[in-house]
Amino acid sequence: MTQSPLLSRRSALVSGLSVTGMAVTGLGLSGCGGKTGTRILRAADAHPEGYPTVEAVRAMGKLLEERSDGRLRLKVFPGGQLGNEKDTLEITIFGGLDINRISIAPLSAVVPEAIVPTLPFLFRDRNHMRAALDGAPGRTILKSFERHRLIGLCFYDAGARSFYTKERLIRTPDDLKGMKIRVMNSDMFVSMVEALGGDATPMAYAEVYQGLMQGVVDGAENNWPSYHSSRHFEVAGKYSLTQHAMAPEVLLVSQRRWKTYTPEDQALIRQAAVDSVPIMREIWDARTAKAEAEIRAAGIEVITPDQAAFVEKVQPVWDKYLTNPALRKLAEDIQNVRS
Ligand code: GTR
Repeated sequence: MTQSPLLSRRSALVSGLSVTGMAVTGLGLSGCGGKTGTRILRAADAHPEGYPTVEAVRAMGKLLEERSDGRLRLKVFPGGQLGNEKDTLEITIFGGLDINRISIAPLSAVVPEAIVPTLPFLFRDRNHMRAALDGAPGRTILKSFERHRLIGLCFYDAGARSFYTKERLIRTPDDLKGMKIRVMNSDMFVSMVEALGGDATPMAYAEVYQGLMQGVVDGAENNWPSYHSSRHFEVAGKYSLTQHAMAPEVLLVSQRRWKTYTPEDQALIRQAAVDSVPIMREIWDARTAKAEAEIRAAGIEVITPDQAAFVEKVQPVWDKYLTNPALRKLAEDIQNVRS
């Protein structure tokens, strides 16, 4: 995406907010219908229609609408219509969006605690990740957003990320040498790929397919559902299951917008988000199995490398990002969560 459409979209969103206090005009987006009227909460997602995160936010919207007798409604803008994750994060902070579903990875530029759950090989497996994020460490992380003009509603699953490449499978870190690997907009992900010997290239998700096609990058990394729905497997058909990170998704609300809701409505929004988590997990598990089956059926080469050498190489990355006792404790607390 070029800068100008985004900037104009952002100024439309933000100025719409400042002009009307609540409603956004000019984009066909409705807002507040008066004190007793309907409020439409606008939600952004980079994923397309039907993706588990989009479905989960829709499920949240349904709960919200039922529980508020139709007063609070949620309108989802999927497929990156409102910009890539780095941009929608900024828009959310400025108060131009009600709800934003993004990976926690780009948030780490704003919230130091957000780095912790992105650390490589932190979670032992899916159950450990879920238990840690549902428990005290998850609550600490969500709470930390409040110091940065954001409200964290809940986490969603994002599975385990692994490398996919065009030419060569990744059996050991040495195989990454000289390879340009697309990463999310996150310093931690850049450091991780560099520690493993690769050449990290931050790029917006929507640009990766083209980047792979044109050889701007040699590979990327993601979970089964994203590798599948983005069709990246068509252009980078070698999937090495390193499972190096389980950076979760987050559901954010702009604090500026949050303050415009009554405490009762805030409670309804929080509860609807929390109640959408088990729904999301069910959709996620089914979607992961389906994506894996379809990718394997398409003849994609899939290997499971030994993780030991990868784990060893990324140790300096932990030291680099756990820069104070509070962050180190958060990482330890996560490791100590039993599952
Ligand atoms: C996906 C995640 C997206 C986005 C994407 C990426 O797994 O759901 O929010 O962060 O990865 O690689 O940019």
